[in-house]
Amino acid sequence: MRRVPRVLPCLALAGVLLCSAARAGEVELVARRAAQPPAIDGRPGEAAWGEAAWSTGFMDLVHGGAPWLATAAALLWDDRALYLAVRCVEPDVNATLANRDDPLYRENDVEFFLAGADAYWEVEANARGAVYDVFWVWTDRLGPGRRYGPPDWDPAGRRVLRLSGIGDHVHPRGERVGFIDADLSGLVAAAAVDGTLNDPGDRDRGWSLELAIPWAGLAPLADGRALPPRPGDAWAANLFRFEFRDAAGRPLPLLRPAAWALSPHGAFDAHMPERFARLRFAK
Ligand SMILES: [Ca+2]
Ligand SMILES: [Ca+2]
Ligand SMILES: [Ca+2]
Repeated sequence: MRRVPRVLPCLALAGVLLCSAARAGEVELVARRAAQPPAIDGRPGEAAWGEAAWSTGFMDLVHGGAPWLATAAALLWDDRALYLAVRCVEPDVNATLANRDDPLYRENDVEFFLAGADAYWEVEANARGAVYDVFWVWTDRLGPGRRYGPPDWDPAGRRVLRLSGIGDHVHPRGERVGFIDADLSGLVAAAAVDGTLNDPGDRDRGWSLELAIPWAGLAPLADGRALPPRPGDAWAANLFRFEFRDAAGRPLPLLRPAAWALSPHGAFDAHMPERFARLRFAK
């Protein structure tokens, strides 16, 4: 992934770095086409990853400031799937949740969001390679006769969440319904720990993640766009890392961990597709 050189306007004031949040599409991520699909084993060491455009430009989700732990991410694609790799420097690798759709957002995790006009996928993963994936539909496009309706998207009898915002941020578009029991068809995830998992008595180097998301599972977001995409196509996407320890290793609140994003939102809320980066598919 590559950041466009247009830098966010930043202002150093009283030792605090203040940045205005990115406007939609201001941050560009580039997914290059993979000649060979990577093996999804949590270790992004394949030649394809070596040729990917890695991004290290994570910023505080709210104010754009610099994280205290390094994160690098890259995207690849081929005719079958979209691939994501993330490397996290982490002195104390933690992950206890292990089952599909466990609430991974309560622990250190990486989150990938990919949006269409009226819905988006949220995919979270942790250092055990567990996945939480939710398909979110804006309520103004949900229901009989609308873009997303029964039988595929009927909240009745489904495991759903309803969300109007996170924390003190209320989204102007209003409510979304999140289908937790929707699973991205064919998604494969794996993580690898460089150190010891859930053992704070040592100092770890970090963990890494690989995901493969087959295009078929993204059809509900395509809105007429080609799947697989054509070179030059662009989608709205963002990547986040949530960290529940501060720079000194002290616990951070469950509702306010550190949050780092490739495209900052100006609010403590990852669910703002209008602030996502522009994910461009390259040859
Ligand atoms: Ca691999
Ligand atoms: Ca799910
Ligand atoms: Ca450890």
